Amino acid sequence: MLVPDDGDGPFPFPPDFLWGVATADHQIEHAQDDDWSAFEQRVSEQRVSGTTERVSGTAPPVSGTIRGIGDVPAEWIAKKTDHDRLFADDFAEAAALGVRLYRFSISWARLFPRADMLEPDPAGVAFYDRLFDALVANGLTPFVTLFHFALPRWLAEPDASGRRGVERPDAPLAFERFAAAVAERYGDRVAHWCTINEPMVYAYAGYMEGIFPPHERRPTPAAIVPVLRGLLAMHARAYQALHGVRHFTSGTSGVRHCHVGIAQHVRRFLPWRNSALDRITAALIDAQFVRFFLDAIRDGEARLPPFGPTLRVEGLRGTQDYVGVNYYGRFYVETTWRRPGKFTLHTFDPSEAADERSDLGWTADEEGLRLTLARFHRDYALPLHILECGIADDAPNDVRRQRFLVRHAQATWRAIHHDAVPVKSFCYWSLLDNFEWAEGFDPRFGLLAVDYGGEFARRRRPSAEVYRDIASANAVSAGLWRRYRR
Ligand code: IFM
Repeated sequence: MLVPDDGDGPFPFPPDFLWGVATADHQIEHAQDDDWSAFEQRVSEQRVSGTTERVSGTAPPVSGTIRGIGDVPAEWIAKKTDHDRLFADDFAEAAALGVRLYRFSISWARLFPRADMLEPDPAGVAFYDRLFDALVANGLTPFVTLFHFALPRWLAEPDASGRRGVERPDAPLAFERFAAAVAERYGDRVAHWCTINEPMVYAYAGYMEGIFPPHERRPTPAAIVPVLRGLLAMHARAYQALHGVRHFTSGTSGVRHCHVGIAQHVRRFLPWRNSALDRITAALIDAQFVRFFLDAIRDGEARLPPFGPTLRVEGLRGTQDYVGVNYYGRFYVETTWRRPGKFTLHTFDPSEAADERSDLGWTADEEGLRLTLARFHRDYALPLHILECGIADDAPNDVRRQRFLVRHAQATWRAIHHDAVPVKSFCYWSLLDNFEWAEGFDPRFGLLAVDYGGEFARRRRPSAEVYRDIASANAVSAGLWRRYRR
């Protein structure tokens, strides 16, 4: 694709474009009775500290541990960022940044903490009632996710047949019940829904890499097909449930509508040294990791490449009204003829000294964002929402995040302006520092820094001001572009 010369800016966005921030329940709210809380409890009691060294950013945390968890106080594990107490302040801060969209998730375990419940738990409903009121009071439009990695504990446990979690035959029905309950309660305030956050990350991290519950290490992608089937069936049921609830009033002139999709985690997989095998393997990983779910939902069926069985799920076809993109830059794929079928993922190339790397070693790649948006527009012909895009940066000057924001916003503008991609929103991940799953509390993604040692107080990082400039002008200004362009 040609890279046009865009000039010096400014780069104005369409008037209805929405700037937002994203969070997820388990990463910021008080612990609920879910599989992650049970896992955190277990590893922190054992005082297991993930001590794996990163080798050029490639080593994942040890299976079944959380990096550094043995060193953090129990209060952090129980309260995460203490958002339960501070959400009104957090929303006021988001609004002060000029943000209008707030993507967050509703905890399934908080609303349905027991298997036998047909109606949501009143205390859970009361919590989210207050939270929705605070969103409205701050002029924030909600974008609601229903399943963001943490499962109610009862569902994570084995049923009579020994199946657990999303492989349980009752998982789709339980998810449908949850989706319907949320939509009935809040559907008059929500136009945009995300059923499942990053389903392939969930399947891969939980069932192959073994770093998320249930910490399995199945030997091949084909062995996770039942997990993928369960997730697709859950999505299809929730899609129908959300569309089935009759009182959506958002939109213009009283039109009743809602938009439902998933959030697809995207990396740009590049060959490490450009050998044919690296190239083929990178394309294969892309087909499995990036395309599989979106293709399956578009077509109602899909085959996990290269040789997986064809998966057909009833009621699945066409169950997305937009494509949700969680974009996290570039990975490199290295292979060798000596180990057929195996590959190594590198999060950065040490020979590219100028590349911007996060504290997790991930390489920023804004051009990859533009290419992703253009490609998804071609392949799925739907509106697009960037539901996550962010960088872990705890350096005091915070300058990487400032560059990151300006460059990714401008890349989004390019996709809209040059490639005619209907991108509707951009959510920065994340509004505030939070619990980064198996990586623990160290990675700091927030526009707001959280002072864990001091009552969880928030502090605006300098990049928050940059984001405010972009969001409130609905444009990347010439000044910001001059300062942060490559
Ligand atoms: O923190 C996660 C989030 O839960 C899902 N998307 C990627 C983020 C950063 O790793």
